[in-house]
Amino acid sequence: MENFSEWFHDILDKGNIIDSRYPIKGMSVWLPYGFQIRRYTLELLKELFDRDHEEVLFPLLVPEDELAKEGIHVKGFEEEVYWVTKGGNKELNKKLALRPTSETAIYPMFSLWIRSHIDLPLKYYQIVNTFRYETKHTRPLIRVREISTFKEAHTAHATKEECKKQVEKAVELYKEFFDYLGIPYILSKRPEWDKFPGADYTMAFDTLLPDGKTLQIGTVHNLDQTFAKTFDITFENENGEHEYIYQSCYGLSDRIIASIIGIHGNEKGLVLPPVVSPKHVTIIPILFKDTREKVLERCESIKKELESAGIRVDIDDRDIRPGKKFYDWELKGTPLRLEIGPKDLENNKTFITRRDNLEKNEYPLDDNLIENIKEIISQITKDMSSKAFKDLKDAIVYCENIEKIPELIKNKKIVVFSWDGKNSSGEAIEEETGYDILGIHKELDENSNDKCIYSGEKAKYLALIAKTY
Ligand code: A5A
Ligand code: MG
Repeated sequence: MENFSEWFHDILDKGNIIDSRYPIKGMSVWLPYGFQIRRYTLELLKELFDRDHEEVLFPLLVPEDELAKEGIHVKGFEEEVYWVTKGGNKELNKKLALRPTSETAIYPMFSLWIRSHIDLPLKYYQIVNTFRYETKHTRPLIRVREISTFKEAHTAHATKEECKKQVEKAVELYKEFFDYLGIPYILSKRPEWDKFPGADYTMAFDTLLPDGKTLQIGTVHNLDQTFAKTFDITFENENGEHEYIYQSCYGLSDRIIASIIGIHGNEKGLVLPPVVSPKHVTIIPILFKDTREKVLERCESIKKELESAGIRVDIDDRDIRPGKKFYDWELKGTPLRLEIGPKDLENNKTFITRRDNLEKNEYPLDDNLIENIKEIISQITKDMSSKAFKDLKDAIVYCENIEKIPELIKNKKIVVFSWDGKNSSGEAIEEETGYDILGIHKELDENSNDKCIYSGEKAKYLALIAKTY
């Protein structure tokens, strides 16, 4: 892929994913095919969340005084907030913010709801749109001003330990989600200067797009008691004493779809992970005048059979050449293509082509077809994931010399380096290299002899630096 950005915009259009010509910068329209991918992605995520979270829905508008309550938080977001100031022609007494995220909408209600230790833990999530007046260059799905698919979870706990555990559980939950999608990630603890405004610490997932830039695809924040103190969220413990709760929150955005498209796609178009592909199988009937009805009938019966096993199937019976159909479904990224013509019916066979590697093999049209297809689908999921993870792993390199970092990053690498953990060194490293520290990847052993790449003093961490979106 020569020019990723061009390819990406092109595929959003040709793939019927979104139309970014909507006349507000940073806001786009979901088109039917993109909307279906979005829908299956959400279904997958909900399935994971619904195991031990409950879904809720809060209003879009946040009153100014609530938004302003948490000082650090509001400072982090104030330049990005859209305001509603009028109702019709009347100035509102109190300005209303379009939520940039929902802490300040949700936590005043937590303060009303949470009374006793039996109300805890509480784990809510919502899937909503949020608005951020981003000043960096906007890009469809990647940096938008209306995040149209914001998935945010907010949890409340009685103890600090339990809250910390929840952060770990959320990290595991996101890993599972990314694994289903074959999206490779690298996890790090964001540096102090890049953590979520108001958080004690932030764990972040980054992936790597084909242009060599990393994309933050999800974050899990430990809020500790900061918001509980601001919004006066307390509970009565078992001894009848009042204590502040501990909180975590975590979020994902439209960047998930951007990653699915950007990481797996190729020159021929989309390559969709089966779990979110609108169809798993496209049947292409090879049609001739005399045998047309017979072939279509058989295609229908195969479709029904596969559908009864939960496989999503489409028959492309358009009156165009099969070659054109192959081209279209490759563009759309459907995992499998079945060709069925009169000869195949005679021989009871079909050619199955995998979209991910374009391998084509003959299979019998018999009772094993469902099992065979299921197996190929699960193999595709595995292969897509291992290919993507390999690409990411290959891009990660260790470097001991700060002067070599820019060259490595220009060659699409993510660089691991030893760091003393001091803010001053970290900021100097960013300054000197011109790139962003993603965060702490690993803590070094007490006995390690590693020296900080900047200060030359004993290093505490292995950290990551890269070109970021
Ligand atoms: N309430 C917490 C969870 C929160 O808002 N965290 S966050 O600010 O880090 O956002 C969650 C995720 O949304 C980020 O990790 C990032 O992947 C994504 N995101 C943030 N701003 C975005 C934007 N303008 N466009 C697309 N995705 C964005
Ligand atoms: Mg920075």
